[in-house]
Amino acid sequence: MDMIKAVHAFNFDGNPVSCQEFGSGHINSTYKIFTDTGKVYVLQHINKYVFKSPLKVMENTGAVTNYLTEHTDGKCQVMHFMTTHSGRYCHRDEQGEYWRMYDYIRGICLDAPQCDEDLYQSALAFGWFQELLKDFPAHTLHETIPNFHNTPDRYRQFEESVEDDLAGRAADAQEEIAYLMSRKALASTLQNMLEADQLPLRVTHNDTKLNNVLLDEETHKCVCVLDLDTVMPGLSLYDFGDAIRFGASTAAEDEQDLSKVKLDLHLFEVYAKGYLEAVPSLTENEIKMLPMGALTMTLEVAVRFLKDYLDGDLYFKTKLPDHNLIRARNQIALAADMEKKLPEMERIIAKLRSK
Ligand code: GN1
Ligand code: MG
Repeated sequence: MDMIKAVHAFNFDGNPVSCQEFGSGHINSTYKIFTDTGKVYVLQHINKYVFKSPLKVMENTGAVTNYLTEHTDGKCQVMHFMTTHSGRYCHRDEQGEYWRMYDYIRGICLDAPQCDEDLYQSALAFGWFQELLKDFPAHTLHETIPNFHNTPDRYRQFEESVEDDLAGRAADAQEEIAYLMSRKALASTLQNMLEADQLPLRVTHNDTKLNNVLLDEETHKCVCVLDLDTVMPGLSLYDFGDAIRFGASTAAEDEQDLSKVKLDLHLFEVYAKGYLEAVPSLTENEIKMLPMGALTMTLEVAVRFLKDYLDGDLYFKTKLPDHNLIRARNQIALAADMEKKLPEMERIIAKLRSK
Protein backbone atom coordinates (compact mmCIF):
# COMPACT_ATOMS: atom_id res chain seq x y z
CA MET A 1 0.00 0.00 0.00
CA ASP A 2 1.27 3.44 -0.85
CA MET A 3 0.92 5.46 2.32
CA ILE A 4 2.83 8.50 1.12
CA LYS A 5 0.78 8.70 -2.08
CA ALA A 6 -2.37 8.63 0.05
CA VAL A 7 -1.02 11.43 2.26
CA HIS A 8 -0.70 13.69 -0.77
CA ALA A 9 -4.43 13.47 -1.40
CA PHE A 10 -5.00 15.62 1.72
CA ASN A 11 -4.52 19.32 2.52
CA PHE A 12 -1.89 19.68 5.26
CA ASP A 13 1.21 21.68 6.22
CA GLY A 14 4.71 20.68 5.13
CA ASN A 15 6.10 17.67 3.26
CA PRO A 16 5.99 14.13 4.61
CA VAL A 17 9.44 12.78 5.55
CA SER A 18 8.67 9.46 7.25
CA CYS A 19 5.93 7.08 8.22
CA GLN A 20 5.65 4.75 11.22
CA GLU A 21 2.99 2.14 11.99
CA PHE A 22 1.39 2.43 15.45
CA GLY A 23 -1.73 1.68 17.52
CA SER A 24 -3.35 -1.52 18.77
CA GLY A 25 -6.80 -1.48 17.11
CA HIS A 26 -8.25 -4.72 15.75
CA ILE A 27 -9.76 -3.19 12.61
CA ASN A 28 -7.92 -0.37 10.78
CA SER A 29 -4.18 0.18 10.13
CA THR A 30 -2.72 3.36 11.59
CA TYR A 31 0.44 5.31 10.69
CA LYS A 32 2.15 8.37 12.10
CA ILE A 33 3.28 10.77 9.39
CA PHE A 34 6.21 13.07 10.21
CA THR A 35 6.68 16.21 8.12
CA ASP A 36 9.58 18.58 7.54
CA THR A 37 7.82 21.32 9.53
CA GLY A 38 7.82 19.16 12.65
CA LYS A 39 4.04 18.81 12.48
CA VAL A 40 2.86 15.21 12.84
CA TYR A 41 -0.30 13.65 11.41
CA VAL A 42 -2.08 10.33 11.67
CA LEU A 43 -3.00 8.46 8.51
CA GLN A 44 -5.46 5.58 8.68
CA HIS A 45 -6.29 2.91 6.17
CA ILE A 46 -9.98 2.11 6.67
CA ASN A 47 -10.94 -1.56 6.74
CA LYS A 48 -13.57 -1.92 4.05
CA TYR A 49 -14.49 -5.49 4.97
CA VAL A 50 -15.75 -4.06 8.28
CA PHE A 51 -16.96 -0.67 7.03
CA LYS A 52 -18.88 -1.28 3.82
CA SER A 53 -19.23 2.46 3.23
CA PRO A 54 -16.14 4.36 4.45
CA LEU A 55 -17.59 7.57 3.00
CA LYS A 56 -20.56 7.31 5.35
CA VAL A 57 -18.27 6.59 8.29
CA MET A 58 -16.43 9.80 7.51
CA GLU A 59 -19.67 11.77 7.05
CA ASN A 60 -20.67 10.71 10.56
CA THR A 61 -17.22 11.48 11.94
CA GLY A 62 -17.15 14.89 10.27
CA ALA A 63 -20.62 15.83 11.54
CA VAL A 64 -19.88 14.69 15.09
CA THR A 65 -16.46 16.35 15.36
CA ASN A 66 -17.86 19.61 13.96
CA TYR A 67 -20.69 19.50 16.49
CA LEU A 68 -18.34 18.74 19.39
CA THR A 69 -16.01 21.56 18.32
CA GLU A 70 -18.93 24.03 18.33
CA HIS A 71 -20.37 22.86 21.65
CA THR A 72 -17.31 21.94 23.68
CA ASP A 73 -16.70 23.30 27.16
CA GLY A 74 -12.98 22.66 26.65
CA LYS A 75 -12.72 19.68 29.02
CA CYS A 76 -11.43 17.49 26.20
CA GLN A 77 -9.91 18.19 22.79
CA VAL A 78 -11.76 17.14 19.65
CA MET A 79 -10.17 15.16 16.80
CA HIS A 80 -9.51 17.28 13.72
CA PHE A 81 -9.64 15.64 10.29
CA MET A 82 -7.90 16.90 7.14
CA THR A 83 -9.92 17.39 3.98
CA THR A 84 -8.84 16.04 0.60
CA HIS A 85 -8.25 18.33 -2.39
CA SER A 86 -11.86 17.65 -3.34
CA GLY A 87 -13.11 18.74 0.08
CA ARG A 88 -13.92 15.33 1.59
CA TYR A 89 -12.75 13.70 4.81
CA CYS A 90 -11.97 10.46 2.99
CA HIS A 91 -9.71 9.55 0.06
CA ARG A 92 -10.26 6.58 -2.25
CA ASP A 93 -7.03 5.56 -4.01
CA GLU A 94 -6.53 3.91 -7.41
CA GLN A 95 -6.73 0.46 -5.84
CA GLY A 96 -10.07 1.32 -4.27
CA GLU A 97 -8.61 1.55 -0.75
CA TYR A 98 -9.90 4.22 1.66
CA TRP A 99 -7.83 6.59 3.77
CA ARG A 100 -8.31 9.43 6.25
CA MET A 101 -5.90 11.75 7.97
CA TYR A 102 -6.06 13.77 11.18
CA ASP A 103 -3.92 15.96 13.41
CA TYR A 104 -1.74 13.95 15.74
CA ILE A 105 -2.37 14.92 19.38
CA ARG A 106 0.35 14.13 21.90
CA GLY A 107 -0.58 11.66 24.59
CA ILE A 108 -0.73 8.01 25.52
CA CYS A 109 -3.28 5.24 24.98
CA LEU A 110 -3.27 2.52 27.62
CA ASP A 111 -4.24 -1.12 27.11
CA ALA A 112 -4.77 -1.43 30.87
CA PRO A 113 -5.09 1.21 33.58
CA GLN A 114 -1.85 1.82 35.50
CA CYS A 115 -3.83 3.24 38.42
CA ASP A 116 -7.48 3.96 39.32
CA GLU A 117 -7.21 7.50 38.04
CA ASP A 118 -6.53 6.30 34.46
CA LEU A 119 -9.85 4.50 34.32
CA TYR A 120 -11.65 7.35 36.10
CA GLN A 121 -10.31 9.78 33.48
CA SER A 122 -11.56 7.56 30.65
CA ALA A 123 -15.01 7.53 32.29
CA LEU A 124 -14.99 11.33 32.38
CA ALA A 125 -13.96 11.47 28.72
CA PHE A 126 -16.53 9.00 27.38
CA GLY A 127 -19.17 10.52 29.68
CA TRP A 128 -18.30 14.02 28.45
CA PHE A 129 -18.65 12.80 24.86
CA GLN A 130 -22.03 11.23 25.57
CA GLU A 131 -23.41 14.21 27.47
CA LEU A 132 -22.21 16.75 24.91
CA LEU A 133 -23.94 14.84 22.11
CA LYS A 134 -27.24 14.70 24.04
CA ASP A 135 -29.01 17.07 21.63
CA PHE A 136 -27.19 16.02 18.46
CA PRO A 137 -29.80 15.09 15.81
CA ALA A 138 -29.30 11.31 15.93
CA HIS A 139 -31.44 10.64 12.84
CA THR A 140 -28.85 12.44 10.67
CA LEU A 141 -26.22 9.76 11.39
CA HIS A 142 -25.76 6.80 9.05
CA GLU A 143 -25.98 3.35 10.60
CA THR A 144 -22.54 2.42 9.27
CA ILE A 145 -22.66 -1.11 10.69
CA PRO A 146 -26.35 -2.02 10.95
CA ASN A 147 -27.40 -3.53 14.29
CA PHE A 148 -23.88 -3.02 15.64
CA HIS A 149 -24.83 -3.61 19.28
CA ASN A 150 -28.14 -5.36 18.71
CA THR A 151 -27.17 -8.38 20.80
CA PRO A 152 -30.01 -10.70 19.66
CA ASP A 153 -29.02 -9.95 16.06
CA ARG A 154 -25.38 -10.75 16.92
CA TYR A 155 -26.65 -14.08 18.24
CA ARG A 156 -28.59 -14.65 15.00
CA GLN A 157 -25.41 -14.12 12.96
CA PHE A 158 -23.45 -16.34 15.35
CA GLU A 159 -25.97 -19.18 15.04
CA GLU A 160 -25.67 -18.94 11.24
CA SER A 161 -21.90 -19.30 11.51
CA VAL A 162 -22.25 -22.29 13.84
CA GLU A 163 -24.60 -23.86 11.30
CA ASP A 164 -22.38 -23.09 8.27
CA ASP A 165 -19.11 -23.97 10.04
CA LEU A 166 -17.21 -22.56 7.06
CA ALA A 167 -13.72 -23.06 8.52
CA GLY A 168 -14.54 -26.49 9.99
CA ARG A 169 -13.79 -25.27 13.52
CA ALA A 170 -17.12 -25.71 15.32
CA ALA A 171 -16.08 -29.09 16.75
CA ASP A 172 -13.25 -27.36 18.68
CA ALA A 173 -15.62 -24.86 20.26
CA GLN A 174 -18.59 -26.96 21.40
CA GLU A 175 -18.31 -25.98 25.03
CA GLU A 176 -18.06 -22.27 24.24
CA ILE A 177 -20.96 -22.42 21.78
CA ALA A 178 -23.14 -24.19 24.37
CA TYR A 179 -22.27 -21.68 27.10
CA LEU A 180 -23.04 -18.66 24.91
CA MET A 181 -26.32 -20.16 23.70
CA SER A 182 -27.36 -20.74 27.32
CA ARG A 183 -27.00 -16.99 27.90
CA LYS A 184 -28.95 -15.85 24.84
CA ALA A 185 -32.15 -14.80 26.68
CA LEU A 186 -30.21 -12.95 29.38
CA ALA A 187 -28.12 -11.15 26.75
CA SER A 188 -31.32 -9.93 25.02
CA THR A 189 -32.57 -7.98 28.06
CA LEU A 190 -31.36 -4.53 26.97
CA GLN A 191 -32.58 -4.88 23.39
CA ASN A 192 -36.01 -5.94 24.71
CA MET A 193 -36.08 -2.88 26.96
CA LEU A 194 -35.08 -0.62 24.06
CA GLU A 195 -37.87 -2.04 21.92
CA ALA A 196 -40.32 -1.51 24.80
CA ASP A 197 -39.24 2.16 25.04
CA GLN A 198 -37.82 1.63 28.51
CA LEU A 199 -34.37 2.94 27.56
CA PRO A 200 -33.60 6.09 25.53
CA LEU A 201 -31.77 5.94 22.22
CA ARG A 202 -28.81 8.33 22.32
CA VAL A 203 -25.79 9.12 20.20
CA THR A 204 -23.12 6.79 21.52
CA HIS A 205 -19.47 6.06 20.81
CA ASN A 206 -19.95 2.27 20.77
CA ASP A 207 -16.28 1.31 21.14
CA THR A 208 -15.28 2.61 24.57
CA LYS A 209 -12.13 0.63 25.23
CA LEU A 210 -9.68 2.40 27.53
CA ASN A 211 -7.19 2.63 24.65
CA ASN A 212 -9.67 4.75 22.68
CA VAL A 213 -9.05 7.65 25.08
CA LEU A 214 -5.90 9.71 24.81
CA LEU A 215 -4.38 10.63 28.19
CA ASP A 216 -1.79 13.29 28.95
CA GLU A 217 1.70 11.72 29.09
CA GLU A 218 2.56 13.34 32.42
CA THR A 219 -0.66 14.03 34.32
CA HIS A 220 -2.68 11.14 32.80
CA LYS A 221 -5.68 13.51 32.61
CA CYS A 222 -8.00 12.80 29.66
CA VAL A 223 -7.09 14.66 26.50
CA CYS A 224 -9.29 13.36 23.68
CA VAL A 225 -11.81 10.64 22.75
CA LEU A 226 -10.50 8.71 19.73
CA ASP A 227 -11.81 6.17 17.22
CA LEU A 228 -15.13 7.68 16.17
CA ASP A 229 -15.81 5.00 13.53
CA THR A 230 -18.81 3.55 15.27
CA VAL A 231 -20.52 6.72 16.53
CA MET A 232 -24.16 5.90 15.91
CA PRO A 233 -27.48 5.92 17.74
CA GLY A 234 -27.23 3.46 20.62
CA LEU A 235 -27.66 2.90 24.34
CA SER A 236 -25.57 4.55 27.06
CA LEU A 237 -25.30 1.01 28.45
CA TYR A 238 -23.29 -0.07 25.42
CA ASP A 239 -20.70 2.59 26.15
CA PHE A 240 -20.65 1.96 29.88
CA GLY A 241 -20.62 -1.82 29.44
CA ASP A 242 -17.87 -1.97 26.84
CA ALA A 243 -15.65 0.27 28.96
CA ILE A 244 -16.10 -2.05 31.95
CA ARG A 245 -15.48 -5.27 30.06
CA PHE A 246 -12.18 -3.89 28.78
CA GLY A 247 -10.94 -1.55 31.51
CA ALA A 248 -12.20 -3.26 34.67
CA SER A 249 -11.05 -6.76 33.75
CA THR A 250 -8.09 -8.08 35.74
CA ALA A 251 -6.48 -9.35 32.52
CA ALA A 252 -5.94 -8.43 28.88
CA GLU A 253 -8.65 -9.37 26.37
CA ASP A 254 -6.49 -12.23 25.06
CA GLU A 255 -4.99 -13.56 28.32
CA GLN A 256 -4.93 -17.35 28.00
CA ASP A 257 -4.67 -18.20 31.69
CA LEU A 258 -8.37 -17.93 32.45
CA SER A 259 -7.80 -18.09 36.20
CA LYS A 260 -6.49 -14.54 35.84
CA VAL A 261 -9.64 -13.22 34.16
CA LYS A 262 -12.05 -11.59 36.58
CA LEU A 263 -14.12 -8.46 36.98
CA ASP A 264 -12.34 -6.08 39.36
CA LEU A 265 -15.19 -4.64 41.43
CA HIS A 266 -13.07 -1.78 42.67
CA LEU A 267 -12.31 -0.70 39.08
CA PHE A 268 -16.00 -1.12 38.27
CA GLU A 269 -16.77 1.38 41.03
CA VAL A 270 -14.06 3.79 39.87
CA TYR A 271 -15.45 3.86 36.32
CA ALA A 272 -19.09 4.01 37.45
CA LYS A 273 -18.32 6.97 39.71
CA GLY A 274 -16.74 8.94 36.84
CA TYR A 275 -19.49 8.02 34.40
CA LEU A 276 -22.33 8.97 36.76
CA GLU A 277 -20.64 12.30 37.42
CA ALA A 278 -20.11 13.01 33.73
CA VAL A 279 -23.56 11.96 32.47
CA PRO A 280 -26.14 13.62 34.74
CA SER A 281 -28.85 13.00 32.12
CA LEU A 282 -28.94 9.22 32.74
CA THR A 283 -32.47 7.98 33.47
CA GLU A 284 -33.51 5.74 36.38
CA ASN A 285 -33.68 2.70 34.11
CA GLU A 286 -30.29 3.42 32.56
CA ILE A 287 -28.67 3.66 35.98
CA LYS A 288 -30.38 0.50 37.18
CA MET A 289 -29.18 -1.43 34.14
CA LEU A 290 -25.50 -0.36 34.23
CA PRO A 291 -24.34 -3.75 35.62
CA MET A 292 -26.37 -5.53 32.94
CA GLY A 293 -24.67 -3.29 30.37
CA ALA A 294 -21.30 -4.71 31.41
CA LEU A 295 -22.49 -8.31 31.23
CA THR A 296 -24.29 -7.80 27.91
CA MET A 297 -21.34 -6.21 26.15
CA THR A 298 -19.03 -8.97 27.37
CA LEU A 299 -21.34 -11.73 26.15
CA GLU A 300 -21.84 -9.89 22.87
CA VAL A 301 -18.16 -9.53 22.08
CA ALA A 302 -17.59 -13.19 23.06
CA VAL A 303 -20.25 -14.09 20.48
CA ARG A 304 -18.53 -11.85 17.91
CA PHE A 305 -15.05 -13.29 18.54
CA LEU A 306 -16.34 -16.85 18.39
CA LYS A 307 -18.32 -16.15 15.21
CA ASP A 308 -15.16 -14.79 13.60
CA TYR A 309 -13.21 -17.86 14.71
CA LEU A 310 -15.86 -20.08 13.11
CA ASP A 311 -15.84 -17.98 9.92
CA GLY A 312 -12.05 -18.32 9.58
CA ASP A 313 -10.90 -14.95 11.03
CA LEU A 314 -12.37 -12.54 8.49
CA TYR A 315 -13.21 -9.58 10.71
CA PHE A 316 -10.79 -9.01 13.62
CA LYS A 317 -7.04 -8.79 13.02
CA THR A 318 -5.28 -11.78 14.59
CA LYS A 319 -1.68 -12.11 15.78
CA LEU A 320 -1.74 -15.64 17.24
CA PRO A 321 -3.07 -18.97 15.98
CA ASP A 322 -6.66 -19.34 17.23
CA HIS A 323 -6.54 -15.76 18.48
CA ASN A 324 -10.28 -15.29 18.16
CA LEU A 325 -10.97 -18.50 20.08
CA ILE A 326 -8.58 -17.31 22.81
CA ARG A 327 -10.41 -13.97 22.97
CA ALA A 328 -13.81 -15.66 23.05
CA ARG A 329 -12.76 -17.98 25.92
CA ASN A 330 -11.37 -15.00 27.80
CA GLN A 331 -14.57 -12.99 27.42
CA ILE A 332 -16.68 -16.00 28.41
CA ALA A 333 -14.64 -16.32 31.62
CA LEU A 334 -15.15 -12.62 32.29
CA ALA A 335 -18.89 -12.80 31.59
CA ALA A 336 -19.28 -15.79 33.93
CA ASP A 337 -17.53 -13.85 36.69
CA MET A 338 -19.66 -10.76 36.00
CA GLU A 339 -22.84 -12.77 36.20
CA LYS A 340 -21.84 -13.97 39.67
CA LYS A 341 -21.01 -10.42 40.68
CA LEU A 342 -24.21 -8.77 39.39
CA PRO A 343 -25.62 -8.28 42.93
CA GLU A 344 -22.37 -6.67 44.07
CA MET A 345 -22.29 -4.39 41.03
CA GLU A 346 -25.87 -3.38 41.81
CA ARG A 347 -24.94 -2.59 45.42
CA ILE A 348 -22.07 -0.39 44.22
CA ILE A 349 -24.37 1.56 41.90
CA ALA A 350 -26.90 2.04 44.71
CA LYS A 351 -24.13 3.25 47.03
CA LEU A 352 -22.79 5.74 44.45
CA ARG A 353 -26.29 7.09 43.87
CA SER A 354 -26.97 7.66 47.53
CA LYS A 355 -23.89 9.89 47.83
C1 GN1 B 1 -12.79 -3.57 17.64
O1 GN1 B 1 -10.90 -1.34 16.44
P1 GN1 B 1 -10.99 -1.57 17.89
O2 GN1 B 1 -9.90 -2.48 18.35
O3 GN1 B 1 -11.10 -0.29 18.66
C2 GN1 B 1 -14.28 -3.58 17.34
C3 GN1 B 1 -15.07 -3.40 18.62
C4 GN1 B 1 -14.73 -4.52 19.58
C5 GN1 B 1 -13.23 -4.54 19.82
C6 GN1 B 1 -12.81 -5.71 20.68
C7 GN1 B 1 -15.65 -1.61 14.42
O4 GN1 B 1 -12.41 -2.32 18.16
O5 GN1 B 1 -16.46 -3.43 18.36
O6 GN1 B 1 -15.40 -4.37 20.81
O7 GN1 B 1 -12.49 -4.60 18.58
N1 GN1 B 1 -14.61 -2.50 16.39
C8 GN1 B 1 -15.42 -2.74 15.35
O8 GN1 B 1 -11.54 -5.50 21.17
O9 GN1 B 1 -15.96 -3.82 15.16
MG1 MG C 1 -12.35 0.82 16.61
